[in-house]
Amino acid sequence: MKTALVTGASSGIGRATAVALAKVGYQLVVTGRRRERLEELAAAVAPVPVHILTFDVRNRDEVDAAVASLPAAFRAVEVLINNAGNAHGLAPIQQGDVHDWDLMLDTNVRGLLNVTRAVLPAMQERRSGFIINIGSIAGHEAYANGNVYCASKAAVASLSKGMRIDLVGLGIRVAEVNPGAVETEFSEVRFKGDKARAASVYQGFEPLRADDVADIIQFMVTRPPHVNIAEVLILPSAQAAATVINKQP
Ligand code: NDP
Ligand code: 8X3
Repeated sequence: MKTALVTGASSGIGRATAVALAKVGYQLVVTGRRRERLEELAAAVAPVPVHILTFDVRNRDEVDAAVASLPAAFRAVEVLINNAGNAHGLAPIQQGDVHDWDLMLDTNVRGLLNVTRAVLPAMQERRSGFIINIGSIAGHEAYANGNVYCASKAAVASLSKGMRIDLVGLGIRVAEVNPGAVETEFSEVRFKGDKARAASVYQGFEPLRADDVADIIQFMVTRPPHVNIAEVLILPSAQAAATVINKQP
């Protein structure tokens, strides 16, 4: 059975992707900081084998120790979904909170690098693997007050291209999936638990669901080995650009 490792599988796009990959025959390594969520996910996909790793992607030592602790049956990670990430705050650059900036850059950029670096040796050894980075429409166009989040996702876009170049000779595919507005816990985290403000982001139109993004990832992963859908932009039909959304009153 092939193994897929999904970061940020305790919520939203990561959870939906883990379920979608379990449905097409992958056993799972699921990661996040909230163990009980991951346990609930493991129960939901039973009897598919699941190994849970809890770590903070920002902490390189924790990441390395967790990946090194994988039992032999889960060590040959074939698919890596670099999904863990979030926005923190939405403010003009002159009012930005430096703690928020650190959180976003450390999670969305350094975290992705930490996990990739820990998982790559097993792929390199087998000269096979598929890495899918979850970027964002925000990585391809900046929007007002999005500054550092947009920059962190622009870094993911650049890294995805660079990784694809560096790893092509090793038989490792690299792709990037860039969603628009998906209703998950994303806005609750961005607005620091303000549920009403988070809900207002998705009012007046039908946003994507995490399952919609997971469907695309499932499709990408089930293509034959000579096919790499290298970049995908997936938007709700009501969205035309990062901040152009056809909202009905
Ligand atoms: P959620 O907030 O629902 O999920 C985020 C996931 O990331 C959680 O499972 C969380 O797990 C994990 N995570 C966050 N920080 C850390 C950390 N420091 N260490 C380990 N895990 C962490 O949001 P989404 O599902 O929407 O977000 C998933 C990805 O999709 C992110 O990269 C986001 O930027 C991207 N994205 C989201 C869009 C949207 O509109 N929702 C649009 C475009 C891209 P835990 O808290 O348990 O650690
Ligand atoms: C999340 C989508 O447009 O809120 O990456 O930045 S957006």
